[in-house]
Amino acid sequence: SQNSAIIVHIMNNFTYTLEHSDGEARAGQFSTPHGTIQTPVFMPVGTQATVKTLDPLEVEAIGSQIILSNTYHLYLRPSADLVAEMGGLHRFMQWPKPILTDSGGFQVFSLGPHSKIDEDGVTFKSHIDGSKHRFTPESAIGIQEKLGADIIMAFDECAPQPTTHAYTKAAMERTHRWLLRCIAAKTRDDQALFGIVQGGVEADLRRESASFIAQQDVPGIGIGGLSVGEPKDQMYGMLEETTPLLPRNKPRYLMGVGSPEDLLEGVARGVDMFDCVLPTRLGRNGALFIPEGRLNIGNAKYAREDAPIDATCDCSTCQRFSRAYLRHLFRTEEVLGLRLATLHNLRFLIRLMEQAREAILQDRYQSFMDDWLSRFQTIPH
Ligand code: PRF
Ligand code: ZN
Repeated sequence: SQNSAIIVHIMNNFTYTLEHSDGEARAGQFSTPHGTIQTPVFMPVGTQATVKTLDPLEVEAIGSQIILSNTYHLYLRPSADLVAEMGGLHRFMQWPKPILTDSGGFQVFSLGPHSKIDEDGVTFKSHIDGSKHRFTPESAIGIQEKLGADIIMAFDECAPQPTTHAYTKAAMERTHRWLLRCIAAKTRDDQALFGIVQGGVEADLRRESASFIAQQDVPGIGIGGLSVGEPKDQMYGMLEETTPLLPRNKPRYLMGVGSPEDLLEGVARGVDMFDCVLPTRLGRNGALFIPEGRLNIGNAKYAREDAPIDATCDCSTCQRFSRAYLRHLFRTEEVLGLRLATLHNLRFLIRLMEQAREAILQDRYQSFMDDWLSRFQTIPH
């Protein structure tokens, strides 16, 4: 049947295989020089070449297949040249599996309100010391080549929301021109450059951008400009405008999206890859994912609770420690609390994507998702 037809795209060292689809939901594999990623996948974020609080051995032990890092941060500190001198990002941080780096444009705008954009690139001030810097499509590719990730992202402009249709269109068109410059600037064939769809919350622009990016000779496609403050239903609507126009034989990566419900709704609309700081950031704030929603470990009602955070979770935190102990660690501001919470939240999202993949392969994704969402309350309690 068409659902189980194996569809493959090969480019240099990268092969995407669409193994099975169930409605729009897809189970696939993406092979890179540092290993094969089974999709759908959640990618933990290691902005500063570290998934905060964890040893990479622990990141691997919870089933992480690929992590994300940031061009913007590593360019400022310790610099791309230093990382290259130390043998590249994999060796520097002792993470042997695939790495994806974001291109820097989005971080320039979210961290520096004083950035200025023109046709050639972006001038910005460092959030660390206020020093002046400039990124262009060419320099963003050059930096990512020095860092040495397996997947690198095109230099794009994510239009701030809310904005006008005219500005969203201008930013999208510039993003398209910049993609062509990124493709021309790239010199390494052991890195996969993903183009990025923009177009804000404008259906016509989303379709135009998806069609443009779909025509380019890139091995994968990012979907940017979403989850920047718009209502969830609007984001889901924009995904429905975008993914049907993308090639079936390339992975789709929804950038910066990572709540459990958004992962499931994204997979239902044809997304294969996700990243977000949410599980690690929430974990460090004592907010823990459980099948019923979010648990706030500081709450007095857990003071004497011997049960694990989540009895259905297979992570080492849930195998060994009680809610009472976790609450004690947070109240005393012990570092171990941050680590145990981070481990659990990451494992929760990684396992959610493992379960989604199984459900897709067994043609029961919609019922899996409906069942899962009916239990999960997005309102923190
Ligand atoms: N572009 C890039 N990185 C991103 C985004 C984007 O639009 C987003 C938007 N959710 C997160 N990270 N390059
Ligand atoms: Zn757990």
